[in-house]
Amino acid sequence: MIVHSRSGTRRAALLGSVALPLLFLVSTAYAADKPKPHGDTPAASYEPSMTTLGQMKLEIPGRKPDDPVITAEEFNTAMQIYFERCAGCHGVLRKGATGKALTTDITRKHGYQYLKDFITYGSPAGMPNWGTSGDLTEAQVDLMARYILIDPPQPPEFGMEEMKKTWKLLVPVDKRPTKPENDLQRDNLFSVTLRDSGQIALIDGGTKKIVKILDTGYAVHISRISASGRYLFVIGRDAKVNMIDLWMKEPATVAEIKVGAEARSIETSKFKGYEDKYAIAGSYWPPQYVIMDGNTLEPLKIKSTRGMIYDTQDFHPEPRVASILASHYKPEFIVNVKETGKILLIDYTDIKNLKTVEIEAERFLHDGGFDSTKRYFLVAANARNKIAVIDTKESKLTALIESGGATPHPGRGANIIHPVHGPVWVTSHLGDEIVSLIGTDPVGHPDKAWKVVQNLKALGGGSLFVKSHPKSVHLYVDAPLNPEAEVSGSVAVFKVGELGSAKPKYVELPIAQWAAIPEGQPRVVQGEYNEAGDEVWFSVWNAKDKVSAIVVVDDKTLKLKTVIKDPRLITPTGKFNVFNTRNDVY
Ligand code: DHE
Repeated sequence: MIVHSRSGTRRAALLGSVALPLLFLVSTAYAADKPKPHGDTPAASYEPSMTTLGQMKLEIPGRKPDDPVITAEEFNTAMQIYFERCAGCHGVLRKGATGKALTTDITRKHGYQYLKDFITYGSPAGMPNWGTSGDLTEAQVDLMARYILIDPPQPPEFGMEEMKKTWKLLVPVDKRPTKPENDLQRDNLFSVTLRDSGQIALIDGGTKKIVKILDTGYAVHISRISASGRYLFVIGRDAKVNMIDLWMKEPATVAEIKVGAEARSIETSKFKGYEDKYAIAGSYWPPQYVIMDGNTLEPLKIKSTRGMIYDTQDFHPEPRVASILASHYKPEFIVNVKETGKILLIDYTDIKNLKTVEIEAERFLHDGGFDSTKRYFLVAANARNKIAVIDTKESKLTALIESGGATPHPGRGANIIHPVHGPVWVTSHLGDEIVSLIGTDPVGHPDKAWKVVQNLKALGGGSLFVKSHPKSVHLYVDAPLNPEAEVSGSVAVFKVGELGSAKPKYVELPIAQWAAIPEGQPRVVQGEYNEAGDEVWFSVWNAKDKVSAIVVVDDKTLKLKTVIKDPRLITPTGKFNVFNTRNDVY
C-alpha cells in the first residue's frame, strides 16, 4: 500500500504522449498543433462504439451522378467501420454530435483528397489520426474518404411492431413462484457484467461463489433491480433486455425483448405504490425510450427523443438516451437525452396521457446519480465539463456547475459527509486526475450547496467511477482508462475524515497486483459495496482470452479479503449489488 499526495509524473504521461511527427500538413485549419493518436487520451478512447449497428447490412442510398465508385461490399465494410469508430462523435446520420457534421453538402465541398488527409493525420481539435496511428490501413482510409462522400444510410426504425416481434414471455406471471424458492441472501447478490461473453454472473456476496451464469445481450452493459428486489433487469449494447426472476429455485430469465439496435440504459419504477410496475429502457438507436410492463416486459409506450437542442433550438435527428433513474420523490423516470441536453421527468401514473417535464440542462448528458437524500439528481454533461443538478421534488433545474476537471464521469457518483463542507457528492474525471466534491445540503450548508467545494487529486486521468457508502469512512477512485498499467491497475482511497487538510493524501491499493494475474494489462474498474457496507468489490478487467478476477477489499482495514477467480469470469466490468442498486446507496 502506497501513500501519495498526488502523482505529477502520471499526469505528465497522460497529457504528453504525442502522435507520429507530421511530415506534411494538409490544412492550415489544423496545422497549428500536433494531433494525438486515438486512444492516447482516455476520453478519446471512451467514445461510444455502435458495434451492433455496424453488423447490419444496408443498401447504398440513392446514388448521385458524381458519387465516388464504391461496391456494395465496400459500402458495408465502410459502414461497419463508421458505426464502430466514427458514429460515437459524428452521429449515426452524420449530422454531428461531439464531432463535426459529415453530411455530403460539407464533405463534397472539401473533396476526396482533403478528407483522406484529414482521416490520415487527424486534427488538434480532437479528430484522431486514424492513418498515421495505424488504426486504419491506407486502403481503409481511402475507403472511408469515399464513403463519407456518399449520403449516409439510415438504419431501420424500431417501433411497436418490431419490438413485439422480439418480445418473449418465457415464464408467464401465473407460472412463477408465489414466494422465494431458494435460500439465497438475495439482497447481497451481485450481478456482474461479463462484457465480452454477453452474460452476467450472479455472485453470492457472502460465500463469494458464482450462483449462476446467465446469457444476456451482446456486450452487456448494466443491471438494475426492481424496487422489491425480486427482478433483475439487464441490458446489452444490442438493446436486448433480460428480466431475471431471483425468486426461482434457480434464477432464470422470465422475459426478454429487444428495444432497438443500440442501447445503454434500463431502470424500473420505484415510487411507493408503483414498485415493480414498470420498466423503462432507453436507446442510442433509434433515439427513443420505451416504457414496459414491469412483470412481463410487454412494451407499452414508445417515445422518440428526436427534437430541438435545448439552447440553439435546432432540430437534432438522433439524440441518444443516456442514463435513466427512477425518482424516489415522485412516480417519475428521469431520462437524460444526450445531444439535445434535456432531462425529461416522465410521469408514469398515466402512460396513456403521458405528462413530461422537459428541463433545459446542457448538451452531452451522460451518467449521474442522487445525493444522499435522494431528492437531488446530479448528472454529468461530460463533453461540456459540467454537472447539472435537478430537484426531483420541485421538478426543476437547481444548478449547472463547472465540474472543475476535464470530462466528468461520476457513474452514479458517491456521497460522503465532508468534515468541513458537510454532505457532498463526488465525481472523478476521464481527462485528468481531478476529483470534484460538490456541496449538496442547501439547508444545513447553504453557502456550500451546488458549488465545487474542493478538488482532490487522485491517481491520474482515465477515471470512470468513484464509490463510498453511508457506513464507510473511505472514498475510492479508480482510473481504468489511464494508459499506465500501474495506474489502471490500482485505486486511490481517501480517508473522508482527513479531507479537511490542505493537501489530502490518498492510499493506493494495487488491486491488479493482488489479483496475481500473469498476463495482459488488467484494468481495475468500478468499486461496489456489499449490502453491509463493509466490503468493496473491484473488477480486474482483462482481455477476453486472458484471466480476469474480482478483488474484494476489507473496507475497514483496506486489506485484501478475497480474490474471486473462475474461468467463467470473462471480462467482468460493472457490478450491481441488489440492495445498494435498488435503494440507490452510493
Ligand atoms: Fe458505460 C453506465 C454509456 C463504455 C461500464 N454507460 C453507463 C451509462 C451510460 C453509459 C449512458 C448510464 C446508464 C444508466 O445509469 O442508466 N458506456 C456508455 C457509452 O456510451 C460508452 C462510453 C461507450 C460504448 O460504446 O458503450 C460506455 N461503460 C463503457 C465501458 O467501456 C465500461 C467501462 C465497461 C463495459 O462494461 O462496457 C462501461 N457503464 C459502465 C458501468 C456503468 C455504466 C459499470 C454503471 C455504473 C454505475 O455504477 O451505475
